[in-house]
Amino acid sequence: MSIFNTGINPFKKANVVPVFLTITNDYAKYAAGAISSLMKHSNPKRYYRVIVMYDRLSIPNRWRLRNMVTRNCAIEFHKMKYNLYMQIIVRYCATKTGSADFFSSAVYYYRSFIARLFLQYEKAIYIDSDTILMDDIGKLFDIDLGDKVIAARVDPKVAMVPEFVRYVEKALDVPAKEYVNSGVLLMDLKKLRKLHYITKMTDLIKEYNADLVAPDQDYLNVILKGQIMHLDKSWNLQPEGEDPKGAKLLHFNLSKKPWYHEDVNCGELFWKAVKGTGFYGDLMREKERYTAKDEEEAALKIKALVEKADKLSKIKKPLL
Ligand SMILES: [Mn+2]
Repeated sequence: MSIFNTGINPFKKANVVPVFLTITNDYAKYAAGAISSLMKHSNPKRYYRVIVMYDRLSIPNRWRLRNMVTRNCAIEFHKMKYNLYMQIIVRYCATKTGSADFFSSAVYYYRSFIARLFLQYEKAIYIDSDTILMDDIGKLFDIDLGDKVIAARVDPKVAMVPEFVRYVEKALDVPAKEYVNSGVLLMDLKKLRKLHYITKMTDLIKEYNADLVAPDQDYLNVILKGQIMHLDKSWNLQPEGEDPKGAKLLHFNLSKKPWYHEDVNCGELFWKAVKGTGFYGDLMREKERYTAKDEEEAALKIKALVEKADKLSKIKKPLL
């Protein structure tokens, strides 16, 4: 237990809503928006525990995140260890670093370890760092999964791009209408443990060494095909191209990030969330420094991703 862990620790763990984020040093400032908005919309009668899984996180960043603790929201830090599974993933990521690859970093796979590492919880939430809460995340936690293993929203970005639809259906053999975004997950950890999820994923990595478009998300959809409950879009509303009315959680997914651009739908809500967190100044400077060249590079990456999806969708049999 690190001295950075702080906040309440209710005796009855069953009453706590555990929410996981996975970050690197660069992502700490964006995560501050997700965490502060989560705390602001929390139910004062409930307890929450934000668990930050990281590989490298500077002391000043840990200190600033730790200082966000409130009466009913604790913060905990968990450093990822290089166990056998992690070695397989890191090695796999190292071989997949083409220009088309946003997702080549091992940090994207940390969420797959939650069930295995946190045996004290039966159910948990995972959220991306590029999210903002607009309602109590406890309400998401309370959703009954029935016999499903996880709940997630069908990925709205897939339907927008024909290449992605073809990729998902042909290369992954998952119906596009069922393919979910892994940025917001409600997980039955008991079922994931029973399934040996992480072993299944690393077995697939070892067997096929496949070059995918959105690796961690693709594995999730392939391994849990037919076992995923579809969340209402309000729990993973992606403001670029969607009406934010009624949103309970906003996800600045793939698209324009409010910390780079001025004209981002709902961007002001991000800035409101990070105000007073200790990261506000850093974020303003980051926005100031963002150039047209950075913008060009980001657009090229998206283009390469679409091209990769197109190429992979032409294969004869599924990749995995
Ligand atoms: Mn995201």
